[in-house]
Amino acid sequence: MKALILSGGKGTRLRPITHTSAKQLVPIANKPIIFYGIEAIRASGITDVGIVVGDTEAEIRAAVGDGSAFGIRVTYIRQDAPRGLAHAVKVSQGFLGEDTFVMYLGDNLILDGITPLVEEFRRDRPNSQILLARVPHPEEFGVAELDGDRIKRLVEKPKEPKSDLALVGVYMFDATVFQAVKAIKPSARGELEITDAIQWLIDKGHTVRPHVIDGWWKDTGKLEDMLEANRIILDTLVPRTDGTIERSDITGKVVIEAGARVVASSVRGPAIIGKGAQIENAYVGPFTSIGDGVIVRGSEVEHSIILEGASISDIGGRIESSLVGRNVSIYRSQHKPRSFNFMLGDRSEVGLI
Ligand code: TTP
Repeated sequence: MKALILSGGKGTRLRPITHTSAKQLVPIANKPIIFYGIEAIRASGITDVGIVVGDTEAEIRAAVGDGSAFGIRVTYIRQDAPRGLAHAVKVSQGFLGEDTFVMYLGDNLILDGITPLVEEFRRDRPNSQILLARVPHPEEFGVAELDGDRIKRLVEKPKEPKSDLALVGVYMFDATVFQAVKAIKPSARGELEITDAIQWLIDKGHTVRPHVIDGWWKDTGKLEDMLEANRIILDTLVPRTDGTIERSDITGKVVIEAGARVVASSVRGPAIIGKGAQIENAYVGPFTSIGDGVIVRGSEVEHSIILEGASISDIGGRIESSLVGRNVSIYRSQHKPRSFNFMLGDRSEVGLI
């Protein structure tokens, strides 16, 4: 059995972060999201992994390499444009051949992993197995209508959902899916939809088995979902201090990586302070990931993800529920007249008090 990780896409909901980098590489608890997927795949015993890439190919390659660091072998598959999840399957036929495979969306996180689900699929050999989870806003997802344990219908982002069962970003298929992805036509939004391909399998009488999962799962396409994922994953960390702490209070689950310095500060976990980060006269509150080399000085940060190399100095307020990009600098300006000075990328968002 092989695996296919989808790591192309447009990432419009995460701009401006995705203007300059791949959303699958945004770190959750200081680890790129896609690494969690790779680890879940490896844990299920699969080592032959295709990664579908688009414009951010170079960056994904630099992060994942040939896969040997994870104990897998990676083949990169270029998708010329984000033409839909079913299109990603179509362009991967050469790599997948006649094998069964698990398709994993590179921005999804499943806390309990996929091992029992892959084992079930291997044992029972349906043509496809899809995972479903109950969600509060099904209109944002592909939604399944069930009739007992049979799928009646799948609809992509329905205006009036007939159930609260959303399609989780992990699917299993055998080679029959290639007939489906070739038969379907692009949807109204111009994409080859995986929901249409699965519906085709159902309509043609192939076996598509639904599996409702009850563990925690997240599609991290939006900021609030990233922050939630960060919250959940930070809570699973085992506290550890490899850096130095001077005149500071550290409470709760906190990881302080090598080379990091926490001076005259208060850190309340769950939180992670990345390698070489400097926290001085600062407060780092619960559910915060501070990236490598970040500086937080004379400032307060809580429930946020701060990417590597960013610096936050003397801002005199608390940053909350925020995602701050790589090498961003936020500081109190000494210039007169007193004014806000910005240099913000397209589609940046700033909330002032
Ligand atoms: P989505 O989050 O559905 O799409 P997107 O990445 O284009 O984001 P947005 O809706 O905010 O514009 O994609 C799910 C995953 O699949 C994600 O990791 C990107 C990947 N993907 C591809 O690899 N190829 C594609 O053609 C599409 C649509 C997505």
